[in-house]
Amino acid sequence: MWWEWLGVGWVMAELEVPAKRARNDGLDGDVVDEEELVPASDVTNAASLISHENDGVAPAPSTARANLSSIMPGWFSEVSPMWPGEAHSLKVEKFLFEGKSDFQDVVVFESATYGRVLVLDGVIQLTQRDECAYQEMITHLPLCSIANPKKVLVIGGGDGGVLREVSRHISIEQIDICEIDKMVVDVAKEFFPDVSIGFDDPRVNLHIGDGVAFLRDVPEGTYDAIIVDSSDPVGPAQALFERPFYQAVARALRPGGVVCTQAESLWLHMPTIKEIVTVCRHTFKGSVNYAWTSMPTYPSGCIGFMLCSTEGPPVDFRHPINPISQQQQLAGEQEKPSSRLPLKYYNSTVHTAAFSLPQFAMDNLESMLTPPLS
Ligand code: JFQ
Repeated sequence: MWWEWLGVGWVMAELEVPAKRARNDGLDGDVVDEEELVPASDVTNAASLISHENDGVAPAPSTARANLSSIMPGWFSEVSPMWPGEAHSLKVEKFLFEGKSDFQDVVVFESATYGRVLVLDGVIQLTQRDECAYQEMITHLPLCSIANPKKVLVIGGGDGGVLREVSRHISIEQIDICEIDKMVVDVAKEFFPDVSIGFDDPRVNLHIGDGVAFLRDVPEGTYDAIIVDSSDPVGPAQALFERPFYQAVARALRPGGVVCTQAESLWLHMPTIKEIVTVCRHTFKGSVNYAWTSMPTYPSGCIGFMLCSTEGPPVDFRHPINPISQQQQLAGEQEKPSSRLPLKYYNSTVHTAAFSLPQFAMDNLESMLTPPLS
């Protein structure tokens, strides 16, 4: 079933699609056989419509096909209460995987124009065409802002894309990652080899578990940088947007260490962003900054990042001191895995530009950011 707004309230619509039982044990048995793949346009929409009470809130959809648009058959539409009244759509060529982990629905489909798409609980996490923008920015904005990062922790990021980017930095000796959902890792390895290549780096240590619990056990001051590559603050990632989590991050960073978290859209989530900035101002006594990037397949076409540093050697995020060009050159010389793939989005000019905020965002955030923008 899925939920649709029909002008009078949310209605529950049931699809008749070939049933495929999802299991909880990773990939085994969950990959839909090639012969069973159904061209999305053949999937019948709205076999029946059942009126539902008008509560104005769409519950999270429960399967991939739940997001098939009944207005445009064969299109995936990203519907969520986090961006009410709009839904970005992609034309589906084929569903490649549908599974249900202990934490979320996991779906992969081949789109007509953005390559393969990874969807968790009905929300697009990455597409082959534009993942570079998000993964490169969330990684290099923090890592190019400090000299000689050595120990890095990634929370979330089970697709491996952030690891791929972290591994370009040759100064780094240890890359820990804590991802809650093993199915995301398995699916990425199966369907997104250019992204999951990040796991191939020998410096990477994968922990499957809860990021908050992982941080609790980390000795104080362990990391130079922590990157929080989470999904939206509903479902398994909710705790990653709350004060105790930020406090645990600050504790795990060395003095002058940096954190970069995905921080939603300036166009859609200003109240949430202000809350995050407020919490960060209390927690991080170095600097607190907001940057953003264009990202065609995320809601509103952009995504933001919180960049903060702990008390200690000052960090000027807006002026990178550890340029990636230098890293690439050295990585190339040393034949590290990262040298295989060139950067597609990030460069030093884009880095500095990412901290320029449109006027409405300045009006909302400027007084809370440190150092001040102007
Ligand atoms: C992919 N490595 C992480 N991050 C995905 N609404 C989020 C996906 C959902 C978006 C916000 C970013």
